[in-house]
Amino acid sequence: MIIFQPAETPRARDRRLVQVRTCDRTQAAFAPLRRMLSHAPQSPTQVGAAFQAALDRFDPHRRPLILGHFDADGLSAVAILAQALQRAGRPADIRVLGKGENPWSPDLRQELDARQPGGLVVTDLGVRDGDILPGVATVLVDHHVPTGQPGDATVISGNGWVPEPTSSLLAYWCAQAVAPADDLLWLAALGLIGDMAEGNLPELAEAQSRYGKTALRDAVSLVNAPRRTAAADAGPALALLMKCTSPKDLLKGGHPETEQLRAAKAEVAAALDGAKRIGPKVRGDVAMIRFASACQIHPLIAQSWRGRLKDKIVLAVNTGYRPGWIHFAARTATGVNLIDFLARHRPPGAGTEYGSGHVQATGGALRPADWNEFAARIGFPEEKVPE
Ligand SMILES: [Mn+2]
Repeated sequence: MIIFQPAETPRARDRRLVQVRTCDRTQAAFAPLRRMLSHAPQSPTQVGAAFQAALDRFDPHRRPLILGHFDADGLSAVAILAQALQRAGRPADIRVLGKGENPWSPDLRQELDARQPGGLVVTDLGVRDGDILPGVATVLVDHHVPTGQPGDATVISGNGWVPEPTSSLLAYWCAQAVAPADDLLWLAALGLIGDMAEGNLPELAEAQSRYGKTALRDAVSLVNAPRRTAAADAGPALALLMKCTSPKDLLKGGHPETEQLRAAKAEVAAALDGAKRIGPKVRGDVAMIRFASACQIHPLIAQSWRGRLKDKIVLAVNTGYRPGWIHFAARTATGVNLIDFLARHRPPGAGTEYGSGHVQATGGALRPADWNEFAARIGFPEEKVPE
C-alpha cells in the first residue's frame, strides 16, 4: 500500500470513503502482520518511550542517519527529528529520498552500506518487508499501511489509529521524548495539513490558533511544490523547515529558498496548464490522457478528469517523468476497485510500485515492454512506446 507514494491525495471526502473501504480490506489481510508488530506502540502515549528505546540501540560513536519522504509530511517529520536529535546531543545526517527511490531498494542498500550510520531513523517511507540495512539499529516512524515485517526495526506506526496521526505528528511525539520540542509544533501541523489528516487532533487545533490557518496552509503548498518539478529537489524546502521558526517566517522571512519554492510552484503550474489541454481517449470503461512531462503532474491530471468522466476509469499517462519508465496515475468515480483492475491486467515485469495505494487512487510505473503489454490488454494497442 505504501509503495506508491502519492502526493496525489484525493480530496478529503473521497479519501475518507476510500480509507474506510481500504481498511476493511487491509485489516483482514494484515491481521497476522499486526500481531507480529504488536510490540510496537499502540497509542500516542507509548510513542516517546518506544522512540527513546530505539535510540538506545544506536551506536553512540557514529552519527545517526535520518531518511525521509520528500512531501510536506515527510520533510516536516525529518525537520522535527533532526532538530530533536541535535538538541539531545546526537546530531544526525539527513538523506531525503526523491523520484522513484525507496529505502528497501538495492541502490539505497548500497549507499547506506557505504555510509555505515550509527542508526537509521526512517520516516514517511512506509513499512515493508525486511531489514533496510542489516546490523544497523533502525526505527521506522510512519503512518502508511504496513506491507511487511521490516526485519529487526522498531516500528512506530500510527496506521489505523483514530484519529490517525501523520508521520510529522508521530515525529513530534518522538521529539518530545528526547528534548524540548514545543516550538516544533508548527512542523507537525504542516504534515497533518499536507496529508489531509482528519479527526479531532488537538495538536493541529493548537498550531492553527498559534500560527494561523492561512499561513500554515500556504506554507504547505510551497513546501509541497518542489517534489513535483523536473528536478524534484527538496533541498530548499527542507532548509526552510530547519531554519524557520514559524510558517510566517517561511513565507515572508526574506529567505532565498522561499523564492525557489515559488519558482517550483510556477514550473508545476505551467506543466499542468499544458497537459490540461490534452483530451482523453475513451475506449470501453477506460479513458486515457497521455502526455510527456518531467513534472509529477499525472496524479493531478487524473484527479481533474475523474469528476468529469464519472463513469470511466481514468488513466493519466506520463511518458516523460522518468527516463526509461512510463508512469501513470489511475482514478475513478465509478466505485470500481482499481487495485483489482490493475491486478487483472498486470504485465509480467510489473514491480511493487504497480497497482498499490488505494482502491480508487492508485497508479504505477512500467518499463516500455511492460507498458506496451498493459496498454494492449486494456484496449489501447496503438499507445505503444519504443522498446
Ligand atoms: Mn505522510
